[in-house]
Amino acid sequence: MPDEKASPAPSEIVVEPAWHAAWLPDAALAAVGRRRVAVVGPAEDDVLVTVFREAERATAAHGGDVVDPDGAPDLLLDARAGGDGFRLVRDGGRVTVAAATATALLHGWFHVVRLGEAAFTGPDADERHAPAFALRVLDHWDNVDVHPVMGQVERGYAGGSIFYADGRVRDDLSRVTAYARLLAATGIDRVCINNVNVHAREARLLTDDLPEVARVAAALRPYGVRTHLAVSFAAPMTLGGLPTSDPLDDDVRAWWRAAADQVWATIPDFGGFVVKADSEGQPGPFAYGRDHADGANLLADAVAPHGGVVHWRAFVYDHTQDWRDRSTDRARAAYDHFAPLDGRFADNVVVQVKHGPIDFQTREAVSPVLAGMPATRLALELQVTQEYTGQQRHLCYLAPWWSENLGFRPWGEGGAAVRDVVAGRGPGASPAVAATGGGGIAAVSNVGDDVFWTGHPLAQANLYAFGRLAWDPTLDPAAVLDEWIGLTFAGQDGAVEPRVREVLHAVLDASWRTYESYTAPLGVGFMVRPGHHYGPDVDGYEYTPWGTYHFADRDGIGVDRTRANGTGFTGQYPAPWRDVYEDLATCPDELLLFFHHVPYTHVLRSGVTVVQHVYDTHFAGVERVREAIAAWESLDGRVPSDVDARVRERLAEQLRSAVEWRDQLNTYFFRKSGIPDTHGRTIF
Ligand code: GCW
Repeated sequence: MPDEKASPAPSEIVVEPAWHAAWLPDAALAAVGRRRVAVVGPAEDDVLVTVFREAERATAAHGGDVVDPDGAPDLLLDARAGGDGFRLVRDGGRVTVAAATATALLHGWFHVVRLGEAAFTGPDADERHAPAFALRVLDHWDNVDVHPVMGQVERGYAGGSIFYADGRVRDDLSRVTAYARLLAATGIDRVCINNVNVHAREARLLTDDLPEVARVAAALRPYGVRTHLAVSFAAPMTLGGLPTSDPLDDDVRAWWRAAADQVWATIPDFGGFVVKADSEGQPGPFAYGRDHADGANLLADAVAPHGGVVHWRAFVYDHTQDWRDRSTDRARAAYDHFAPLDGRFADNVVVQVKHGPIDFQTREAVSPVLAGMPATRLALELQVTQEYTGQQRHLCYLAPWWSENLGFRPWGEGGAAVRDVVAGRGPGASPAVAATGGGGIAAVSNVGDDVFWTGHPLAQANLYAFGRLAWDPTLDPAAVLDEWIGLTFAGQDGAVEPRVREVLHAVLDASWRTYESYTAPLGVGFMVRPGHHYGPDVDGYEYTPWGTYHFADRDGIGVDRTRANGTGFTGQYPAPWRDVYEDLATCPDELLLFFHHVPYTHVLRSGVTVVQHVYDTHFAGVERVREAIAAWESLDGRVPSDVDARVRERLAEQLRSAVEWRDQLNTYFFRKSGIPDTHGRTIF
């Protein structure tokens, strides 16, 4: 066992798993696997045992060895150092990774795996690596039961849940451990295992089924991943039989405290609760005339003695609007509800804010809430699952989009970026926010029990990239993709064929912009089929209660969110953006229809009219998809046949769907405006 004197333990029998190896095929371990590796640290630590087993697995596959620390190892992994993250020292080709905790050491191990040969052959170095965000969470919208409308995984496009089957936690959780391994290789260390829409069955995970949750936690723990639960604000009534869930009621407070005590008694390293309250029908504090700070602090108080965190979502809006009412603007809702509460949230509350003010669209402005609550720990919430971005049937590498959001500077050039705000370093950050390192980052996972984990095998890149950006939000998305390709498509010698690398970049690097080009234009959003949100339906939401309108008429389209004539949403931003967005002349093209209602003949900053832009981008988008197909087909046997077959099937559907988007959108704009395409292409 790994100890001050490490010595190899007998290998376990390795059964070929029934799922794809994703970015950790044994081939990706070639460089480390050829070396002599030593592990030292506290033998009783589960995660240290994992590091040891990882070293053993890699060396068994590639001819290296696990040796004693004094046996001249090429790679020494040492969990006895101090500080955050891990330290990597390379000295004449000998590498030492040192960390204070076994989990940080495990992250260091995977860092070396990622570097491959370069880890050993690079110049001498002494580097410190620490995550930018203390909290890096993946949220699963998994139900225990199969929901009649939403299925088992709400907005899941990769099969059923990896956690639950047959109405309970799976007996065999080996896949959950394999998932934790993939996450650890990216640096993710927290997972919320159930849907934020907490139905009756799932609510019981908090109480009756806690031993089952403990089994999931035990399956995640060896890879240093901590478990969180989404809980229902009404739990004191539905589970506890109390007459109220009023956050200021003493019995309610006592109920939550007792519930939390029980959770931590069962799972000592439990992470905390995630709450969707007063949102899309979920219960919340509004029923008692209380606000979201009252609600969040109730739970914060219950988990505080255990060092727990409450992720309280800011996704609060009126989903029973009347389309005739032009004064209500869904984009305003989160800021209107939450910004006035700044400073009232307890130190262990993280307000979790969707990146855009509406709802995970392909393009929307960055949420002004992120710039409006300096005295609150804020987390940025992203969606890895591709609800509005092609549902893992379309290629859509989202890291460039996330990177734009993380790098957005709400106070303009030279000011702090969103990634600074959620790290507790925004302007005016309160001492508590700065001291806790902010609220970090969270995202909705795209994983299910599909053999490829993510339905589309290439959608794995999104999960990988989220983890890497959560560790270092300044990474270049193309470089992250390159890492993912290098690991996932490694040949036996650990190297990737150049043509494979080239084609994967060709089909993925710009795939988000391609997707944008044939779907809803210029930031207007939605235009998807109601309910399942796949495929085009320009007026699908136009007269519904959901508050997602585009207001197209015969003359023009877009939502007037200006202070001058519209909903005033632009006023929620600090300068300079409040003015940049307000003014038609300075508003960026890609967000034009998010902020303004303009005639179809309005000339964009790019020089073409709005309607011509729609035609041009929609024709071009379909061509990009055809090019992606041709590029992929040129690989011809260079990728494993199961991956190849699945990707081809998805590409065929992407093309079919892109053509449908193009034709419906072009025809809609043509019929509304009566303006023909200047290039005379076919519009139906
Ligand atoms: O995007 C919407 C989804 C809902 C989801 C909700 C949310 C879990 O359509 O399915 O509910 O967002 O984020 O809470």
